[in-house]
Amino acid sequence: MEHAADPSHPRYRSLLMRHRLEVAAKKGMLADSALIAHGRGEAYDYLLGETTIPSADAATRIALNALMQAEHPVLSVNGNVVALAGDEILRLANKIGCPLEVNIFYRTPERMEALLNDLNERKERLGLDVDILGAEPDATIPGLKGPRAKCESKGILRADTILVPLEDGDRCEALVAMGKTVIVIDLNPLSRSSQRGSMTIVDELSRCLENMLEMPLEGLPSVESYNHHQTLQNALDTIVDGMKNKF
Ligand code: PTJ
Repeated sequence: MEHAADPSHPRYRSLLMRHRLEVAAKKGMLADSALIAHGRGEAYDYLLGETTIPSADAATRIALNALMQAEHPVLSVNGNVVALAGDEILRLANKIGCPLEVNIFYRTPERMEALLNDLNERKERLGLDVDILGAEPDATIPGLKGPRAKCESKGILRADTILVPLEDGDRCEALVAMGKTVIVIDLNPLSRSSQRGSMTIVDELSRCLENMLEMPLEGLPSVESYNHHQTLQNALDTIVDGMKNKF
């Protein structure tokens, strides 16, 4: 069993995600601020009702279509993503037929090694044929300073469409400035990433990835049907409406 809590516990999923972060922290995979970022996400998830709201479901379907139609799609992963949904992001890369690239904000050689090892172990256990990039950066993302700008030319640099879950606003903005379609997954519709991305899915990461994995590839809505401002406004409206007449 992955976690000692009973799956029938009303907070089981939340406890499981926290447990995954604790395990990843012990393996040296996480940034020091990873738990702060997670706590912020949890707060927004409460406000959204801990469910995939209709506008997020629509954005997820459009984003999946954008990834499928892209010439060079890439899934960018950081410490929190690998910890919370390492298996799911690998399975999504397999479904799309694209590489994963480890690209972290707080980049150290030790963290990069821990994350790449974890992903490679998962890939072997799942028996998937997915390229895991990030170990040999030979390019930089223009507009970002320091080690966090490092990336691979056959991955993030040449990507035309890139999924960046739980990302920081600067990287998101820099990738958009490179002309890429940047798909953000972020529970906070007010975050800079949510605002700056080309498409934003306001949903919990692991829930969103599970949805993407279940979605059939036929009949997905067109990329042109995406409305960024409406998607973010719908998420905010859900939060505000959910608070009215609560007690
Ligand atoms: O591994 P690194 O070095 O790349 O660092 C990763 C973190 C997440 C620590 C770093 O990118 C960071 O500090 O991120 P922020 O600026 O705190 O932004 C994270 C965003 O993700 C926030 O807007 C949170 O609301 C949101 N978030 C947190 N957990 C989840 C989430 N969104 C979706 N699903 C979650 N589980």
